[in-house]
Amino acid sequence: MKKIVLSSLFFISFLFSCKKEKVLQEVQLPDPNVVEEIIYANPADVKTKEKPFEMKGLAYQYNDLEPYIDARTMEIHYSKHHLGYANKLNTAIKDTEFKTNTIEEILNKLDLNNSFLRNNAGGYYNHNLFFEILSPKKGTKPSTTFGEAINRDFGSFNLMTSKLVEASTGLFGSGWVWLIVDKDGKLKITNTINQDNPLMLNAVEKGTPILAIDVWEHAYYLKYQNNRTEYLEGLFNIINWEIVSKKYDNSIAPKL
Ligand code: MN3
Repeated sequence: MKKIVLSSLFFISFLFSCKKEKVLQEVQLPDPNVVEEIIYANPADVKTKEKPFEMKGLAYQYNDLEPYIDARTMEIHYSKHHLGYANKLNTAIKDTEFKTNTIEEILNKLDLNNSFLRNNAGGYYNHNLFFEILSPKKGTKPSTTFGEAINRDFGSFNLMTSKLVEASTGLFGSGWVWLIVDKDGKLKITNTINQDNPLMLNAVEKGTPILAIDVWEHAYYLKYQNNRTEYLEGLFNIINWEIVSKKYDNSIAPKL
């Protein structure tokens, strides 16, 4: 009798385990033909709390620069970091002599001991230029005049990009890499720490920035972790050299 009870128990538990398995088998697998649509936020919805300095918007969506910069990094960078600099810059100049100045005028004369203004004015200007020169458009090339200047001052386009990589890996900590046009019209590569830039009074190399590369880890960490060189190599695919060419032309145009 005991034997029968025991074997019935085994039989019942066997039935349960089968049932369990059946339930597991019934879990539906995602249909590979249905592509899950991801809704990204819109950069045009990002606004500063106050004026005069506003968000300039982006000429592309957050996911347009993939795979070189992922959508999440772009969204955090633009709608959190950049917006933060813009809002704090407006706070920093409120009721001061700077309130009617352009951002370039502010950067040219600000007191470097005023770190709140220094960091946020720099952050605002630097990110505007960085986001402006990026684009999903493939295969853009420098204009003839800009291309000639690159060959004259660096030897070749590839030598220039390898110098940009060198300037990024040579920078300890967070900062920026720049392509600038100096007062004699010469192209130069330089780097700056934190949110400083070549328009500030402390710049080692002063000049008009025509290309800005953000080498803070927040610009690339999610995709590239600490690999700054790989990030720059990816970035070269999405730099719009037509926009940089226009900036070069404007910087050497005679001032009226
Ligand atoms: Mn940044």
